[in-house]
Amino acid sequence: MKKALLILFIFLCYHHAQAEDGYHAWLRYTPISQPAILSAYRSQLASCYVPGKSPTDTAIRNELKLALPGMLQQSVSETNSIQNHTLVCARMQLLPTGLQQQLSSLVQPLDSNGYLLKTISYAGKNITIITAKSDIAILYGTFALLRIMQQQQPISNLQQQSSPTVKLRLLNHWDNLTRYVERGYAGISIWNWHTLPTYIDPRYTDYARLNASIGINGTVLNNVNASATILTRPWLLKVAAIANVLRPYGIKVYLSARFSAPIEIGGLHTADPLNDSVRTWWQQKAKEIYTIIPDFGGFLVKANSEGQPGPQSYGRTHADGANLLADALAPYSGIVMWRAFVYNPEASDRFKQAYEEFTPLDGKFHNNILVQVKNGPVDFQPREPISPLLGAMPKTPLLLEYQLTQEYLGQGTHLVYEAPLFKEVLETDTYANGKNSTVASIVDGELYHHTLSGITGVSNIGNERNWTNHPFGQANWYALGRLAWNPQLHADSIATEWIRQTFGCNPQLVNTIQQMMLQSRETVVQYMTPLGLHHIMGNGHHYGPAPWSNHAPRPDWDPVYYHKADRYGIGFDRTATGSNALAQYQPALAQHYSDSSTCDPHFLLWFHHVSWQHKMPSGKTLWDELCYQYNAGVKGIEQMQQQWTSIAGFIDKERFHQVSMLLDIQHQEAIWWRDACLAYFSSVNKLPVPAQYPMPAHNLEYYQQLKFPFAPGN
Ligand code: GCW
Repeated sequence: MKKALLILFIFLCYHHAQAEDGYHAWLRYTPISQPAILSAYRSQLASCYVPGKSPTDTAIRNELKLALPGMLQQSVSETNSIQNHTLVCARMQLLPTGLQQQLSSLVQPLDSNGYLLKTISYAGKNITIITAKSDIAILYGTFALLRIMQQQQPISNLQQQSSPTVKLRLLNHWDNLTRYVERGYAGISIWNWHTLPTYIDPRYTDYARLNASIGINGTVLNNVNASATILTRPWLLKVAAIANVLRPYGIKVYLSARFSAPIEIGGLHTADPLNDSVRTWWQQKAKEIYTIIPDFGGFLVKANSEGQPGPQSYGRTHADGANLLADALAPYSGIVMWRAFVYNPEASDRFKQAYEEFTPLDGKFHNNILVQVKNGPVDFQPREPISPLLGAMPKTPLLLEYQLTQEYLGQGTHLVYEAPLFKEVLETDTYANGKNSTVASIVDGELYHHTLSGITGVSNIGNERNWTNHPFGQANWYALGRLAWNPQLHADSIATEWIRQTFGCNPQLVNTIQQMMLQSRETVVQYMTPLGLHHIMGNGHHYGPAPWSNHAPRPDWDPVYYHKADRYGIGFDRTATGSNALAQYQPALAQHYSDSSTCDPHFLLWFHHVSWQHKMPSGKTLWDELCYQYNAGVKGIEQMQQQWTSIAGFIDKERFHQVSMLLDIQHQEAIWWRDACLAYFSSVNKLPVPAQYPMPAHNLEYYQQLKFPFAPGN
């Protein structure tokens, strides 16, 4: 009997140690496996001293209590003074004067969110210190130390100073009040509105921890296609309950505001931004919000876009609308993030419309407003050139919007690491103010000396146990935070640190997964939209290929609008002979794209309508190159499958199996994309798929009749 119990106990422990459901994401705090590192950590971090008394200090203590015993497999005592081998986490003011003097030149240059990590000897004691000017910054420093330790790197000689480059590091949830998540592929919303404000899901705290660990300091809780109900008192109380959980972690809540709320919940007959009762209504609403949530961040607004109400309905401009809300929030230091994602089918090339509507308003926005711009001119495609607005509004702080949720990147089932996409955008030189006017220098506020700056990601989080459904979706959330903290970080090093924390530190495992991640974005471009194709997915749900689609309610939702393929050629002419969208870029940038014979092939069909026989830099004709790219994309996934299989021995069974199955779906869908697109384009140009490639598995009609009435996120 005893023996049986013992076996059961061992089994349970073993099972517990092995079970990996992904819930802890990159904060797993598993035992340090390298003996030398473990013993060094154990002796260096014999105790902790966290003298602060704020809720954030409590969060720091809680995190250390969770992390250190997990990694060191021994308890770490809390002390109330600095001893030999203590980890000290304290604001400068709480340190002994002597220590303050020793550190002041290092701490002085830090921003209020910046931290110093340092090993130092003080009064004959060797200590590890995390210090800063604020408790939130200490929390960031604590997570930075834990990040190093989870990667099993030495901490015996630390000196790291780090301040965030970008002020607002945000997530945008597209979560409806019904908990349905627009473009969400990871379950329903984590915000359980029905049980709030009384029931506080422990998950809210874990959400806060994960975000704080990567420097995220704000979150917009509800969808930009907003319901005005969120601004009513009962809902504001629910929002306040979430804000209370997030506050100690340095995360402010923001809400998407529906422009017509004064009508819908205020009983007014108009939402005209120049109407006095409308102004008063918003002022009172702001006052009410700040009484309930004293540190409320502000509003995000989608106006006059895709059917949303806005100032233009009253003959007013986006600036009039934004200023109305900004003035109401200003007394409380709130901000407005006004989205530039606007387009309408009656106007010009969709590519050009945000620029056309917004550049005339530069300088007209009040100073607590940022204009929020998607990274590309159309809509989060696998590859887009940068939005021409980036660099075209010097007087307005621009907040860069990325999409973490993979609406156009294989949705919930494709492994696509987005950091290379984020970096491609950040590193693009706009030439807006001479050379080196990169997108990074615009969105971090440096180029035009703006105090407000921001980067946001449309969240890929839902109530799936592992938050993002695809285990690798977590990497995109992670990378967004890390790059918003420091846009100069590299996609490969971010991948490495994420892998080590998420999967472990075995070098073969780390290298293999890193290769998979780094190639994944290019691979998805190849099997979905190579050579600058864009917006050729299924209508509405945006799932799968539908380049033939030409019956959408608006022409600018139709793939044929974007690829313009016919018997002779393919691509959207955006040069001077076409829509001339290229003229919206600075000449030095436009020049990269303006000549079809020198245009970077990645962007060719974004800017040129070329013949199927067009000679590509590879020497192939455009048609041959297109066939090559689609096939290379499928091969890329096959390679990822092999790479994943090669590391089976290093990964827990749960996640290994989960990712294997997802890669199978991705492989099937890559083939589907390739075959459907090539079947369609070859029906248009009457050219055969070259013999060295497989023929599409089915005829075109087969792909055209596929229906997905319940595709998620729509
Ligand atoms: O990408 C498109 C999506 C819409 C979304 C819109 C936007 C929230 O298909 O679902 O609406 O963009 O960004 O406003």
